[in-house]
Amino acid sequence: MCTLFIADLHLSEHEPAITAGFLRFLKEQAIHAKALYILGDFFDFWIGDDDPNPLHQQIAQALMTLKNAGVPCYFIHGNRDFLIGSRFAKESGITLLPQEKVLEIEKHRILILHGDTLCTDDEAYQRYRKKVHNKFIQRLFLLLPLFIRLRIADKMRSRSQHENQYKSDAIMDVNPQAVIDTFKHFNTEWMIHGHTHRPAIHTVNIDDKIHYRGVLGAWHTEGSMFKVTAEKIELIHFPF
Ligand code: LP5
Ligand code: MN
Repeated sequence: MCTLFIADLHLSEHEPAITAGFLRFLKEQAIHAKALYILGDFFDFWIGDDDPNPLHQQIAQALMTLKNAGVPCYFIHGNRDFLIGSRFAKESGITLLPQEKVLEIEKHRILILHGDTLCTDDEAYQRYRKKVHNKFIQRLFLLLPLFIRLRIADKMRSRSQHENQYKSDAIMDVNPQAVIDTFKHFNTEWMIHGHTHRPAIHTVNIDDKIHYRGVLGAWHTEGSMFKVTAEKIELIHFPF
């Protein structure tokens, strides 16, 4: 039996191939798993559980079908979908997790997280993150009519895309010290995250002990997942 991890699908009605790829992944792979973990940026953006977008209902139903087949799904928010709340969780049967969670799977101790909190060199992003994670600001935002929330999200998306052109690759990657501090804080041998869209398994030497940082790929043209079994932890890419 395996446990599967995915992130950064950026599901949207404008990318039907990714949705189809995800639905196929559920039917052909996740269905055989012990559990599925989604590590954020599952949707391209999320402006509230009351958004009547039919894609959201379709995905909720598919996740509920998975749950009813005996495969629980756990979710960590990303920087695009941090507003996913209890209503969507109920409709889809997913369990919302805190931003960092340590799992004990077979003999492995694995920290899971979205990955944006490790990008500490991106100071503009970290300042922005602090604001949009403020519960009071979130509550105010959710009180706005949907069309205004959509307009604000559009503005944020285009400003983010514009600013990212001028940020170096290094700034938008994880900070090595933040990775070491996080490993030490959670005392795990492994971490798995997404966000940077740079799929790899990195080794990190801390006090003469090897640690592993697994990075999931974004689902642009193929699927990306980590598969954890008693024997091994693998990064796997597969066609939609
Ligand atoms: O996601 P990605 O990879 O493109 O970029 C991220 C960081 N950008 C973001 C912004 C999101 O993409 C925007 C999504 C909005 C959806 C939710 C709306 C809900 C709003 C709720 C309010 C309570 O996360 C980007 C990082 C990059 O990852 C790599 O790590 O660099 O960070 C930025 O671009 C941040 C900018 O530097 C500054 C923020 C710009 C937004 C300013 C707000 C303007 C508001 C206008 C209101 C009228
Ligand atoms: Mn992200």
